[in-house]
Amino acid sequence: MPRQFFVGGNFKMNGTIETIKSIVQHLNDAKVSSDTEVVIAPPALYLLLTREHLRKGIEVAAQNLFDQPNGAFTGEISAAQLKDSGITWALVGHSERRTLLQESDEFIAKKTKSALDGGIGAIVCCGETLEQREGDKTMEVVIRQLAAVSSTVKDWSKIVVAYEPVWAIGTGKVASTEQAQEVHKGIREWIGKELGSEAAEKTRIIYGGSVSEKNCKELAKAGDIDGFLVGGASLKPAFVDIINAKA
Ligand code: G2H
Repeated sequence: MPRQFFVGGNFKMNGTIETIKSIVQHLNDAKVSSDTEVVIAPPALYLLLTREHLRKGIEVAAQNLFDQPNGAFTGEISAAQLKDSGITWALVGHSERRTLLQESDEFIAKKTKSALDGGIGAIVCCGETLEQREGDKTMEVVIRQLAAVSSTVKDWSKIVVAYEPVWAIGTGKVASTEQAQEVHKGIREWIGKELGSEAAEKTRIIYGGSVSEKNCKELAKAGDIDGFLVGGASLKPAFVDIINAKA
Protein backbone atom coordinates (compact mmCIF):
# COMPACT_ATOMS: atom_id res chain seq x y z
CA MET A 1 0.00 0.00 0.00
CA PRO A 2 1.43 3.42 -0.87
CA ARG A 3 2.25 5.75 2.00
CA GLN A 4 -0.43 8.41 2.51
CA PHE A 5 0.90 11.91 1.77
CA PHE A 6 1.13 13.93 5.00
CA VAL A 7 1.18 17.72 5.27
CA GLY A 8 1.63 19.50 8.59
CA GLY A 9 1.27 23.21 9.24
CA ASN A 10 3.47 24.49 12.06
CA PHE A 11 2.22 27.94 13.00
CA LYS A 12 5.06 28.36 15.54
CA MET A 13 4.45 31.35 17.88
CA ASN A 14 2.21 33.14 15.40
CA GLY A 15 -1.45 34.01 15.26
CA THR A 16 -4.28 35.49 17.27
CA ILE A 17 -7.81 34.26 17.91
CA GLU A 18 -8.92 36.22 14.88
CA THR A 19 -6.20 35.14 12.44
CA ILE A 20 -6.31 31.49 13.51
CA LYS A 21 -10.09 31.41 13.09
CA SER A 22 -9.63 32.83 9.62
CA ILE A 23 -6.98 30.23 8.66
CA VAL A 24 -9.29 27.49 9.95
CA GLN A 25 -12.23 28.89 8.00
CA HIS A 26 -10.13 28.96 4.85
CA LEU A 27 -9.17 25.31 5.35
CA ASN A 28 -12.77 24.33 6.08
CA ASP A 29 -13.89 25.90 2.81
CA ALA A 30 -10.96 24.71 0.69
CA LYS A 31 -10.93 21.77 -1.66
CA VAL A 32 -8.26 19.60 -0.13
CA SER A 33 -7.16 16.29 -1.55
CA SER A 34 -8.71 13.41 0.38
CA ASP A 35 -5.52 11.46 -0.34
CA THR A 36 -3.55 13.74 1.97
CA GLU A 37 -3.49 13.60 5.75
CA VAL A 38 -3.51 17.18 7.01
CA VAL A 39 -2.53 18.29 10.51
CA ILE A 40 -2.16 21.84 11.81
CA ALA A 41 -0.18 22.90 14.86
CA PRO A 42 -1.22 26.24 16.36
CA PRO A 43 0.32 27.59 19.58
CA ALA A 44 -0.86 25.65 22.67
CA LEU A 45 -3.19 28.44 23.75
CA TYR A 46 -5.22 28.03 20.56
CA LEU A 47 -5.35 24.22 20.32
CA LEU A 48 -8.90 23.88 21.64
CA LEU A 49 -10.18 26.83 19.64
CA THR A 50 -8.69 25.29 16.51
CA ARG A 51 -10.14 21.85 17.25
CA GLU A 52 -13.53 23.35 17.93
CA HIS A 53 -13.72 25.26 14.64
CA LEU A 54 -11.80 22.97 12.30
CA ARG A 55 -13.77 20.52 10.24
CA LYS A 56 -13.55 16.78 10.77
CA GLY A 57 -10.90 15.08 8.67
CA ILE A 58 -8.19 17.62 9.48
CA GLU A 59 -6.28 16.89 12.67
CA VAL A 60 -4.67 19.22 15.19
CA ALA A 61 -1.16 18.83 16.63
CA ALA A 62 0.57 20.35 19.62
CA GLN A 63 3.93 21.96 18.94
CA ASN A 64 5.29 20.36 22.10
CA LEU A 65 4.41 18.09 25.01
CA PHE A 66 6.07 16.91 28.22
CA ASP A 67 7.60 13.51 28.83
CA GLN A 68 5.54 12.71 31.95
CA PRO A 69 1.85 11.71 32.14
CA ASN A 70 0.83 14.16 34.92
CA GLY A 71 2.03 15.84 38.09
CA ALA A 72 3.87 18.89 39.37
CA PHE A 73 5.33 20.18 36.11
CA THR A 74 4.40 23.84 35.91
CA GLY A 75 3.70 25.07 32.41
CA GLU A 76 3.79 21.67 30.76
CA ILE A 77 1.12 19.67 28.90
CA SER A 78 0.87 15.86 28.77
CA ALA A 79 -0.11 13.54 25.95
CA ALA A 80 -3.16 12.43 27.96
CA GLN A 81 -4.35 16.04 28.23
CA LEU A 82 -3.85 16.55 24.51
CA LYS A 83 -5.77 13.39 23.71
CA ASP A 84 -8.53 14.43 26.11
CA SER A 85 -8.83 17.66 24.11
CA GLY A 86 -9.02 15.96 20.70
CA ILE A 87 -5.43 16.78 19.79
CA THR A 88 -4.06 13.71 18.07
CA TRP A 89 -0.47 14.63 17.17
CA ALA A 90 2.52 16.40 18.69
CA LEU A 91 5.68 17.81 17.14
CA VAL A 92 8.85 16.75 18.90
CA GLY A 93 12.46 17.70 18.35
CA HIS A 94 11.94 20.78 16.23
CA SER A 95 15.32 22.44 15.70
CA GLU A 96 14.05 25.68 17.25
CA ARG A 97 13.48 23.79 20.52
CA ARG A 98 16.69 21.79 20.18
CA THR A 99 18.64 25.03 19.79
CA LEU A 100 16.79 27.68 21.79
CA LEU A 101 15.67 25.43 24.64
CA GLN A 102 18.60 23.03 24.55
CA GLU A 103 16.42 19.94 24.20
CA SER A 104 18.60 16.84 24.01
CA ASP A 105 18.17 13.79 21.78
CA GLU A 106 17.33 11.77 24.91
CA PHE A 107 14.64 14.18 26.11
CA ILE A 108 13.13 14.24 22.63
CA ALA A 109 13.09 10.44 22.60
CA LYS A 110 11.31 10.43 25.98
CA LYS A 111 8.75 12.92 24.72
CA THR A 112 8.16 10.76 21.65
CA LYS A 113 7.56 7.74 23.86
CA SER A 114 5.22 9.71 26.08
CA ALA A 115 3.19 10.87 23.05
CA LEU A 116 2.79 7.31 21.81
CA ASP A 117 2.08 5.92 25.29
CA GLY A 118 -0.56 8.61 25.69
CA GLY A 119 -2.25 7.58 22.45
CA ILE A 120 -1.23 10.36 20.09
CA GLY A 121 1.11 10.38 17.10
CA ALA A 122 4.53 12.05 17.04
CA ILE A 123 6.07 14.10 14.25
CA VAL A 124 9.75 13.68 15.04
CA CYS A 125 11.94 16.39 13.56
CA CYS A 126 15.59 15.97 12.68
CA GLY A 127 18.10 17.86 10.58
CA GLU A 128 21.61 19.20 10.28
CA THR A 129 23.04 22.71 10.48
CA LEU A 130 24.85 24.29 7.56
CA GLU A 131 28.17 23.70 9.28
CA GLN A 132 27.36 20.02 9.73
CA ARG A 133 26.31 19.69 6.07
CA GLU A 134 29.47 21.39 4.90
CA GLY A 135 31.47 19.08 7.16
CA ASP A 136 29.81 16.08 5.48
CA LYS A 137 28.05 15.14 8.70
CA THR A 138 24.43 15.27 7.53
CA MET A 139 23.59 11.57 7.80
CA GLU A 140 25.61 11.14 10.97
CA VAL A 141 23.65 13.93 12.70
CA VAL A 142 20.23 12.86 11.45
CA ILE A 143 20.81 9.23 12.36
CA ARG A 144 22.13 10.16 15.80
CA GLN A 145 18.92 12.15 16.41
CA LEU A 146 16.68 9.32 15.19
CA ALA A 147 18.68 6.56 16.91
CA ALA A 148 17.87 8.15 20.27
CA VAL A 149 14.19 7.67 19.39
CA SER A 150 14.61 4.11 18.11
CA SER A 151 16.43 3.07 21.24
CA THR A 152 13.37 4.16 23.24
CA VAL A 153 10.51 3.36 20.85
CA LYS A 154 10.45 0.30 18.60
CA ASP A 155 6.97 0.68 17.12
CA TRP A 156 7.12 3.55 14.63
CA SER A 157 3.61 3.07 13.23
CA LYS A 158 2.47 6.37 14.82
CA ILE A 159 5.67 8.26 14.07
CA VAL A 160 6.15 10.59 11.12
CA VAL A 161 9.75 11.69 10.56
CA ALA A 162 10.23 15.30 9.49
CA TYR A 163 13.60 15.99 7.90
CA GLU A 164 14.22 19.70 8.34
CA PRO A 165 17.70 20.94 7.46
CA VAL A 166 18.31 23.81 9.89
CA TRP A 167 19.81 25.99 7.15
CA ALA A 168 16.55 25.79 5.21
CA ILE A 169 14.22 26.73 8.07
CA GLY A 170 12.56 30.10 7.63
CA THR A 171 15.39 31.23 5.37
CA GLY A 172 13.69 30.95 2.00
CA LYS A 173 16.59 28.62 1.08
CA VAL A 174 14.84 25.34 0.33
CA ALA A 175 16.81 22.11 -0.08
CA SER A 176 16.90 20.94 -3.68
CA THR A 177 14.79 17.91 -4.48
CA GLU A 178 18.01 15.91 -4.92
CA GLN A 179 19.42 17.01 -1.54
CA ALA A 180 16.18 16.19 0.27
CA GLN A 181 15.63 12.90 -1.56
CA GLU A 182 19.17 11.76 -0.77
CA VAL A 183 18.64 12.27 2.98
CA HIS A 184 15.12 10.80 2.96
CA LYS A 185 16.42 7.70 1.17
CA GLY A 186 19.25 7.41 3.69
CA ILE A 187 16.78 7.70 6.58
CA ARG A 188 14.55 5.02 5.05
CA GLU A 189 17.50 2.67 4.59
CA TRP A 190 18.53 3.28 8.17
CA ILE A 191 14.97 2.57 9.44
CA GLY A 192 15.09 -0.68 7.46
CA LYS A 193 18.28 -1.79 9.17
CA GLU A 194 17.21 -0.61 12.59
CA LEU A 195 13.49 -1.50 12.69
CA GLY A 196 12.89 -3.78 9.73
CA SER A 197 11.68 -3.53 6.17
CA GLU A 198 8.00 -3.06 7.06
CA ALA A 199 8.76 0.01 9.17
CA ALA A 200 10.99 1.37 6.38
CA GLU A 201 8.26 0.87 3.82
CA LYS A 202 5.47 2.36 5.96
CA THR A 203 7.09 5.28 7.81
CA ARG A 204 6.25 8.66 6.31
CA ILE A 205 9.33 10.88 5.94
CA ILE A 206 8.28 14.45 5.27
CA TYR A 207 10.41 17.44 4.36
CA GLY A 208 10.40 20.82 6.12
CA GLY A 209 12.31 24.04 5.51
CA SER A 210 11.01 26.93 3.41
CA VAL A 211 8.39 24.81 1.63
CA SER A 212 6.14 27.02 -0.47
CA GLU A 213 3.44 26.71 -3.09
CA LYS A 214 6.20 27.32 -5.65
CA ASN A 215 8.59 24.50 -4.73
CA CYS A 216 6.24 21.84 -3.28
CA LYS A 217 5.23 20.12 -6.52
CA GLU A 218 8.81 19.43 -7.54
CA LEU A 219 9.75 18.13 -4.08
CA ALA A 220 6.63 15.95 -3.97
CA LYS A 221 7.80 14.04 -7.05
CA ALA A 222 10.71 12.46 -5.18
CA GLY A 223 10.09 8.83 -4.24
CA ASP A 224 10.99 9.16 -0.57
CA ILE A 225 9.38 12.53 0.15
CA ASP A 226 6.01 11.66 1.70
CA GLY A 227 4.81 15.15 2.47
CA PHE A 228 5.82 18.38 4.17
CA LEU A 229 6.08 20.21 7.45
CA VAL A 230 5.31 23.79 6.57
CA GLY A 231 6.02 26.84 8.72
CA GLY A 232 5.60 30.32 7.29
CA ALA A 233 3.52 29.24 4.31
CA SER A 234 1.02 27.38 6.51
CA LEU A 235 -0.26 30.76 7.72
CA LYS A 236 -1.18 31.79 4.18
CA PRO A 237 -4.00 30.76 1.85
CA ALA A 238 -1.37 29.10 -0.38
CA PHE A 239 -1.06 26.36 2.26
CA VAL A 240 -3.91 24.66 0.41
CA ASP A 241 -1.75 24.42 -2.74
CA ILE A 242 0.93 22.67 -0.67
CA ILE A 243 -1.64 20.24 0.76
CA ASN A 244 -2.64 19.48 -2.83
CA ALA A 245 0.96 19.24 -4.10
CA LYS A 246 0.52 15.63 -5.06
CA ALA A 247 -3.00 15.90 -6.46
C1 G2H B 1 10.65 24.47 9.44
C2 G2H B 1 9.37 24.88 8.86
C3 G2H B 1 8.22 24.28 9.66
P1 G2H B 1 9.45 27.15 7.48
O1 G2H B 1 10.73 24.93 10.79
O2 G2H B 1 8.53 23.37 10.66
O3 G2H B 1 9.27 26.28 8.84
O4 G2H B 1 8.57 26.48 6.45
O5 G2H B 1 9.00 28.52 7.83
O6 G2H B 1 10.89 27.06 7.07
